[in-house]
Amino acid sequence: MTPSTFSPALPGPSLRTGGPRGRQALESWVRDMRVLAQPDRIVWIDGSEAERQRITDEMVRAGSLIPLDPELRPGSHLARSDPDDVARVEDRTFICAEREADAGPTNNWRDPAAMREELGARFAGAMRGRTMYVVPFSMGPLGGAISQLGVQVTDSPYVVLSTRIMTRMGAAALAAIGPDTEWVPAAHTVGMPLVADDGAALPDVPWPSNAVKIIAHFPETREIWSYGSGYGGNALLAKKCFALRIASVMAREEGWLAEHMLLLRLTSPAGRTHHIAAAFPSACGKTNFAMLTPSRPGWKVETIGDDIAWLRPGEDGRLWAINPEAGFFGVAPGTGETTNPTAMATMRSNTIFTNVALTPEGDVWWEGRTPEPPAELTDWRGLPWTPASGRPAAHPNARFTSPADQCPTISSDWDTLDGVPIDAIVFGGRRASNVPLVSEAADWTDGVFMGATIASEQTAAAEGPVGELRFDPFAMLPFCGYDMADHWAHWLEIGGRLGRHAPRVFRVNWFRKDDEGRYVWPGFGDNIRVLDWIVRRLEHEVGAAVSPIGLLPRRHDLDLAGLDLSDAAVRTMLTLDPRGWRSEARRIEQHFGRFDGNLPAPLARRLRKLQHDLADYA
Ligand code: OXD
Ligand code: MN
Repeated sequence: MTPSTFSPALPGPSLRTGGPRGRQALESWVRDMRVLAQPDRIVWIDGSEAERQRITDEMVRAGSLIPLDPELRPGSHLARSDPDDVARVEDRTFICAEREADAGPTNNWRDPAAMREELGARFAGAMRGRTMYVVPFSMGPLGGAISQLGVQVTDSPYVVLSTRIMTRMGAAALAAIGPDTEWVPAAHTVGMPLVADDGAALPDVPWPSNAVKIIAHFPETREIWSYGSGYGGNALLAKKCFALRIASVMAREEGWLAEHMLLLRLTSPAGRTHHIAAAFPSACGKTNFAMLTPSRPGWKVETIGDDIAWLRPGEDGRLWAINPEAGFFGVAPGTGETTNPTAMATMRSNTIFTNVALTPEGDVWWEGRTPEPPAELTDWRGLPWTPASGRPAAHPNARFTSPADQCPTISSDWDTLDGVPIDAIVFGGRRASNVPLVSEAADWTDGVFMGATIASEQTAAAEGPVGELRFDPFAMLPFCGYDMADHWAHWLEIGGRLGRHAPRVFRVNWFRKDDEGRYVWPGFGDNIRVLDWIVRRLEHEVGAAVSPIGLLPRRHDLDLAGLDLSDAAVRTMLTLDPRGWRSEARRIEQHFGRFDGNLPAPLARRLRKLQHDLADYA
């Protein structure tokens, strides 16, 4: 049998778009999955507290969750993954569009029929000896204007408990699937059955997974299939697989946007309120930005989302955004009382920690949590650790999974049905050189150009060479479910629809370094100084210098009071280095060259203008 009830009967390429609809289709899919994966039992997840307790107890008994001290970290647990299953596997992530061109040059494409065959073989018997959980969930508040429903089947109780935090999961989501309601099917197995083909029992381990991993998306039929990993975006299929890769395809067809963006509400000392959506590549401080504690008096930041935004033109002509998630799956290392006290308070209780270190008192620790490490720890692999061990105590991609409503700065509007109207869009990356602290796009097309040309030094959030600079357009490189150049065209079209109501667009870089390799900008709470300039731009209260790469603040435009910044540092952050930018423009030309004839003409024109303006810029 093939691993889908929906597609094998498809008559040919591209004849069908849209996922399954209704309860009957759900029941027959679950039946088919049972026949294929052969679990011992099926549990329909209702999302109740009693269910959470039962699954947690089972995992603790199995050694898959370690309870933390009930006083220090109430209701919280530690999971340790297999050392080979610690991050998203981008090279094993596939977009199986009917036509290869529809996946575009930045995605791994696989022929859908061939992939179905491979998945069919891999999933066959993969859940033997295990429980198959059926997990209905809603992305966005139930009944919201662009909320979507999904159902994940999984043999990982860790995924069930994490999905309970990250989405609106359970009976209410199931009840929302009416006779004709579309829902996204997401099939997941860790790929480690407990019964061999010959019937012999196989041993279980605390973190089951498989050396072979496949994360496959079928955009036409809106299906997700994930095999072999239990970690993060590979396994919590509601997140990157659904809310970004599949949702970006839906959004393109239906005229909205699914983006890798945080959302926040900012109130200025004058009491004016603005909403900001900001795209940064993975592990570039989106959670810190979404929970920013302003270093300047009078400002208030309220958190709406830290990772994903769904945006749509509203009836008033403006762009409205929701956070489709219900929790935070944040990077732990680097998070501490000084850098992000709000995140620390959010994860005070009811949190699943993964791959962090354990203290002798039963609390958690990671690099950056406190200035000095404790004298003794158990590291993320379960081995004794001291500061002399010479290796990190927590994995660099260790995570906390906490409910959004535990965040002290959560906005009262974070889960409203319509979301919030966006005033400004911010693009950022981790750039040691070239990209200034902040600049504003001259217009929407220039803003799309900024988004399309984000480059960033790679982090531990994905497997691959950490530190290497790569283009990560719209911070969506690993997450766009269709051709990236079509994504840019879609943005240009949405801008055309928004017209004068379109948000203004900015680019920021907190990560600029000086010649000695030291960060120039203090970042964190001081990023409010950049937001201050952005807000005063929105309010037409401050000027800017025109440059080939956008509108730049002059030194006196920024509130730098009380910062210990040398003149050279300020110059580095605020001025354009023409030589550096001429080579940046050459890199952009190569980057755009990957998209052949599909590059939208306005972006090609924008690049030519950049090259022209830089040619005689002294
Ligand atoms: C994430 C990521 O987990 O981007 O948010 O990797
Ligand atoms: Mn992310």
